[in-house]
Amino acid sequence: MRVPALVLCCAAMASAEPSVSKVEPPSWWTNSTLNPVRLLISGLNLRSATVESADLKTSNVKTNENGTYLLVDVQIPKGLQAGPHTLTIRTAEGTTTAPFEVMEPLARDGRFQGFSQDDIIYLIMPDRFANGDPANDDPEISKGLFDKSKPHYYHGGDLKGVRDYLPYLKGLGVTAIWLNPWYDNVNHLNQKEKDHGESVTDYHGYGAVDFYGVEEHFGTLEDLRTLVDAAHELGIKVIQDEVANHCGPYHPWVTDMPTPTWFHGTQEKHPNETWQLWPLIDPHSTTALRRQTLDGWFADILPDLNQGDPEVARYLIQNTLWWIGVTGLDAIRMDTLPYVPRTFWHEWMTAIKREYPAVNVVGEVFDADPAVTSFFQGGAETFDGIDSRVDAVFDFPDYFKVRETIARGQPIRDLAGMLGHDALYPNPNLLGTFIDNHDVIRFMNEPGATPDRLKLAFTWLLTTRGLPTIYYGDEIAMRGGADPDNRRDFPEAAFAKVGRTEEQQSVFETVEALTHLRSATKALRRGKTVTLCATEQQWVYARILPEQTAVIELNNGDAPAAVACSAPAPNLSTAFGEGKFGESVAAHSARVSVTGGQTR
Ligand SMILES: [Ca+2]
Ligand SMILES: [Ca+2]
Ligand SMILES: [Ca+2]
Repeated sequence: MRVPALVLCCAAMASAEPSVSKVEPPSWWTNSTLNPVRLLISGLNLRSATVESADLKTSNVKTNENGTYLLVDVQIPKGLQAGPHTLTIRTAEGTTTAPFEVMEPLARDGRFQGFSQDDIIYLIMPDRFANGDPANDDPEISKGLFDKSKPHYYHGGDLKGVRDYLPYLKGLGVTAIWLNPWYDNVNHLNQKEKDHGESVTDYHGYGAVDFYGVEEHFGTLEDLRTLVDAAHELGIKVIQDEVANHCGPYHPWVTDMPTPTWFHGTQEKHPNETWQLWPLIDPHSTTALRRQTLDGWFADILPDLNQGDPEVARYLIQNTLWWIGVTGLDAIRMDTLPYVPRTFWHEWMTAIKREYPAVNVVGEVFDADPAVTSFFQGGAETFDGIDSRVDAVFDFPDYFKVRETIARGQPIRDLAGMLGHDALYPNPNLLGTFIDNHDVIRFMNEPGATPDRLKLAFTWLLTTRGLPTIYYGDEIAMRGGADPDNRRDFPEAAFAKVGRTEEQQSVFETVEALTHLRSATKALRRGKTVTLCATEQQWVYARILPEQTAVIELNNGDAPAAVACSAPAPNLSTAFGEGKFGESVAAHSARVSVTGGQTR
């Protein structure tokens, strides 16, 4: 009795011809280090299809049970002319085609540059910075998500707005911009994540439904390319915010997976994220404990991609190479780094370096303990024999200490003490330092914070080792509590001096002076760091090069204080003269002195 049923089923399916709705990636390059490229083709009735092309060699075709996804290797022969190509997809029931473009690589000069400690990064949430194109505020395909009175809705900021204010950033002394994700987000309200019972939008960019798309509220791929070119023209690098751990809850994969193991579990049945990082760094923990952290769905909502599935790993690696290659961008900020196996990062980093040797990556490891954060920086094998090769991680331990000490008034000696853990890191000079970001309350909302304390924090940020990042608006002392209040719109008037309040201008001038001092003073960027003395509320440290020395005296106390260094570094008395230190520094204030060397 079962045989006729089977025949009926297949006869019904057989009537449908194959069709294609999407090709990922839609394009690739001649002379790429990754060849063949593996395409993920979405459509209908693709089961058991074959793929052919006149000029491209195709192989290793796989389709999913539903016939909605097809994976195929496409080899781009040496010497092939760039241009549009067509893949012919055949099943027993019909034939369809898929477009695929072969491109010439972008010229390398002035692109794919990577960051270094010579850079000053500025973090921008594209929706909240500047509205350069009112026409995309409430796009036809995603109407109703724009409302400036609602903190979880789109506010109109876009890529054009960032481009319009590049000269402002240049003037501020910024040399690189990090934009929160520009991936395409869902075109309707996000009903799965609520705030006080209200649905939200994915304006922040961390809910991708298309890893190859640009969110229409922000602009187009062409707008992005124009922005990258314009930034490069001004000597500003571009850092892409990427997410490889998860996708948005409305990604089409969630209800129809390209392979049976695309995610860790399914929407119906999956592990929840434990947020525990310790099992990952603990040589005595178990695989089962680690898997809870590596495989869990964030907040039980965000679908956790399975990088252990070679098809997923390949998809993610190609996605990264595609964004770099198609825009010419310079570096990557990787979200939720610890929640992905470091074996994957090793493979991913190797693929990036092979094609773009200078492009580098700074990863988010949201933890106050340097024993945890240092574990995730590449450059050395850890107990498990893995070197992630990830260039840099953000310096969350110092961030937490800056908030406790400079904002809230606890002893600054604790901040000096935290720097004392640098030996844990393979490369402390490339740590991403910051006093604020899009996930924490603004510095100015800390109890005890004042504009003077903010200036003192900036003095630390721009004179200490590492890769300093300024969160948009901190240069004008923006306020903001917990997410989403910490993502208020940048006040347009404050882009110009004439529109700034006295307080905004005062903080702006300090930040501007410090960024320019850092850029002009090699010792502040590249010098060896030496703590000369650290009392309860005063900290004096030097940045020393053979040809130049900078000395930074921070007074975190409530009264003027004379700082007395009993053990100056050997060459300091020659550089500054005896008795230079010990002068009084005003409360919540700093003095930076530089001697020797060329400033530029
Ligand atoms: Ca807009
Ligand atoms: Ca969208
Ligand atoms: Ca994961």
